[in-house]
Amino acid sequence: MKQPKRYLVTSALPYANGPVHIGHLAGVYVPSDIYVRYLRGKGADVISICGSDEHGVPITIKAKKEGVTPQDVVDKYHGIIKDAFRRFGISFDIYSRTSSATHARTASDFFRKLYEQGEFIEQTTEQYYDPEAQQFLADRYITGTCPKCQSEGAYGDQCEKCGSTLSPTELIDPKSAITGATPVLKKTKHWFLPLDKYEPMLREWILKEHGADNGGEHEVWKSNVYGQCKSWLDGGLLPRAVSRDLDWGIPVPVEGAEGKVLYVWFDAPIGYISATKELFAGKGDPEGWRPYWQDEDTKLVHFIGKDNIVFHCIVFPSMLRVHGDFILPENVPANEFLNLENDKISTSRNWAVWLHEYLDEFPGKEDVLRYVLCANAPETKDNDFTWRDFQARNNNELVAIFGNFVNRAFVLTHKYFGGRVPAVDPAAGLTDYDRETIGEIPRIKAAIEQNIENYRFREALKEMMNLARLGNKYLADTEPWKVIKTDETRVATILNISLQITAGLAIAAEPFLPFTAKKLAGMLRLPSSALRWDHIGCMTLLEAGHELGEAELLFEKIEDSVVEAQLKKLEATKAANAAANATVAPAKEEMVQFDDFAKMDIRVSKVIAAEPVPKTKKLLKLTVDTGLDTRTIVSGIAECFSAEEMVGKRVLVLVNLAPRMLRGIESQGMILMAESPTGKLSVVAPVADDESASETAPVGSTVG
Ligand code: B3M
Ligand code: ZN
Repeated sequence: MKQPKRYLVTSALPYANGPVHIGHLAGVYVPSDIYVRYLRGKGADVISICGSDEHGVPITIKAKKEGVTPQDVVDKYHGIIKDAFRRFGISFDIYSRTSSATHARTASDFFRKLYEQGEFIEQTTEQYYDPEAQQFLADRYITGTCPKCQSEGAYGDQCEKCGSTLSPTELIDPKSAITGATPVLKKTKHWFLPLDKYEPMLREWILKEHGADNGGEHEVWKSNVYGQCKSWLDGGLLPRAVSRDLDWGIPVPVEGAEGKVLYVWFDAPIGYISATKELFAGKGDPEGWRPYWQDEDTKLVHFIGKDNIVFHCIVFPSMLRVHGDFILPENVPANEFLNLENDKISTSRNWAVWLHEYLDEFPGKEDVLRYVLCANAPETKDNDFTWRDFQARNNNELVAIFGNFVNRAFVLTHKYFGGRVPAVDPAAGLTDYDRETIGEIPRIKAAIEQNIENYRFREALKEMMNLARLGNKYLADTEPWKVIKTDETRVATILNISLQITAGLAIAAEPFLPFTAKKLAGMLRLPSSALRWDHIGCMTLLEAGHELGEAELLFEKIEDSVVEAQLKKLEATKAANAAANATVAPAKEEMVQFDDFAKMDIRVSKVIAAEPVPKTKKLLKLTVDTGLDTRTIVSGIAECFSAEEMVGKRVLVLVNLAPRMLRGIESQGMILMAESPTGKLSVVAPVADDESASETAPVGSTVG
């Protein structure tokens, strides 16, 4: 697009069901913060929008697990996340939340407008329902095997392994995430957004306008983003339900929708709009949000992780377009995933570096993490964070290059010139080498700009470090500590140039290392009016005679013991996970000692009565004679056996299994069944059911 008048930058709204970790930071928040800080430095009109995503199933699941209300969950994590972002220097103009009143109104109005336009398809369909929990199973309430990549544990709305968006009925072998029960289908009415109808528009907008041969009018999207969009479009889009049967969320604002709420992915992106409204309302300019969302000369950029691509490139743009009052994003620079020590980051396995913990454990080292996460950002492929790399990048790059250069320039100026910026000697002028060095600065500046504007933040960071490298090399080559013995005026020139570079560095580093940049600007006593991006390379940023502050340490070495402590912490997590897994599901091949087996009392028994358990598909209530007593057993065999055919059968029963309540009936034992790979059950009977047969073991015989 042409030179935009203003920028609207959004960062994915984190779910308020857990704290933020380094994966979120590297994928979304560090890049978006670099982008907006850079634009502010350029003097651009830019706002940065974020907030907590407080609806959706992940939150209600967390609440259930912790035995608290969903509101308790979001209040807690919204506070933790917001505070951690602030401490980490993520400079949102607003960090709002989707439970706000403004948001409820904005999202309801949005839905109603589309509803009144007749945009939705209203359809009664069969949805999975958990008969035990007596509720519909939306999205993450249901898990199963992914039909696309066959991996287990895919959710009803998405497979995290392959990134496919799914609908619950596509899952193979679905299970309720609440009770583990196999769900049943039940009718319910919902509103669908006819994505198929928008396919031509999306093809034109994404594939033509943002594809590689778009003629330069618009930004070309990253290949990972473009590729995902293309494969969805080529696969054909289907209408998507935008309502859910849940009791947590924004009520569907039309008649006949009791007990239904907006799908979280319908309301959450509208949260960007609501938060922008709140930002301007807070400034006493309630209409001020409009140009950002409605004027074609605004550049809207969504920073997200790769699992959010479909919602930001297909669903939300469709919503915006059919609503009609809004612009579409110019770019959606989604990142891939960051791993931790060669293993997928996982909240449930606690395999993560949590931001709030890092900030507590590494006070004053915000920029080190920002640096490492940017240097390793998963921009084009998944990447790995390791503590050894964290240490190496700190010690070999931040300390040895950036810190060392700044420190030498300061210390030498204090030593030789009483802390005042020495003047370039007008008589001697500049050497060729001086000129060459100075000439490098605009090249580096342009390279940083080019890279940031094309969302290549790793490269941009490297170029910023090249400015520090340039200064470091200049000092090493000109050796002022030697020259001082013979030629003080030459040293004045060398240090003047070096100090102008440190001043440029204070500006160039700001988007990446804001704490360090601020400290450096303070040390240089640069007024904030000087800190403008276009001053990088200006060789009079510091006037001769200007008094510098004291040199402070910008970075310090990270010792092995610090890294080892972090690795130990991860080891402990691994051990805890292994222990937890062992108690939940012992490996099938695990050996059982004879004593363990001998504890089991298995007896030949006879079924004397059987009936189905009402409102279930699988359960039969059996009355069995074990030879010891007559007892009740509830057995999940109804899909393979009718009640009638069970009566009279001889079966093996584990009689000393601890009793268990199933559907309000106490089950006192377990019938042993053989299960084929396809799930077909057969009775494991000692022999024929015919009591007169000679080989029949009488009821009550023990097995072992
Ligand atoms: N809450 C983030 C996630 O998938 C999701 C983003 C919403 S952005 C509108 O973790
Ligand atoms: Zn999959």
